Amino acid sequence: MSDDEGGEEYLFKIVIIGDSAVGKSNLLSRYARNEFNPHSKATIGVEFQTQSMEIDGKEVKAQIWDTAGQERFRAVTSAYYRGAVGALVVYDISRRNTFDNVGRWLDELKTHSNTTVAQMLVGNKRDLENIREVSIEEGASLAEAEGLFFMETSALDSTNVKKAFEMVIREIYSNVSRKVLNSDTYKAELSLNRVSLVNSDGSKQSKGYTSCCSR
Ligand SMILES: Nc1nc2c(ncn2[C@@H]2O[C@H](COP(=O)(O)OP(=O)(O)O)[C@@H](O)[C@H]2O)c(=O)[nH]1
Ligand SMILES: [Mg+2]
Repeated sequence: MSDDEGGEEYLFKIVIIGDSAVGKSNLLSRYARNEFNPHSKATIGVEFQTQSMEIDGKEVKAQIWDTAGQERFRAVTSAYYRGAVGALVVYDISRRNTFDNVGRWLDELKTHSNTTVAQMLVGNKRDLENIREVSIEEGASLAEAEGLFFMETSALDSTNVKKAFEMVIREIYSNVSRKVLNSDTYKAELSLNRVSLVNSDGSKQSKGYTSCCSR
């Protein structure tokens, strides 16, 4: 490895989906800026926030996309999903209808993605125990049936927020490293996005981003 290669960098696109007012924007602001907004209106203008973590001594950046409120009109565009390699599918444990709609969101995600997407089902507002309408067991069993990770979170009191995002990021990393090593088609796909590839002997082809985020 030459001296100027400080290590590979990875950039992963993650989308947050789910019904309106389940807490998507607050999950992101809690994770990215440790902020919570009790009066948040529909997100305006913000496309994504980037957050870094280290895995295996490598800097891994997650570009996390938040809807701008289009979900209220069932109008989340395919551009929103394009290139996503991770997704948090969020419902509100105090509103059963948001849980009932999870299947729709999963279908939409499937329709718009052409690669493996690391997915986590997130039951948010876990602090609202006294008005809970969806049990932990129901969440867990839906996740199991659909093959998703599962976590209950609270953007309000921070419970499991970092954990949820980081688990998805780690899963993406593991998906990508396995594929980069094993699959030629995925290699080709990634190289179109100017990726740093790992050869089958473990050496690197080029330095750059593992970009999963072209728009
Ligand atoms: N009690 C509680 N309220 C929350 C939580 N997360 C978000 N909220 C509130 O739920 C409302 C909708 O949140 P928002 O993040 O805008 O939802 P989005 O439409 O899915 O982006 C706001 O009033 C938030 O303050 C949470 O974990 N607990
Ligand atoms: Mg929002």
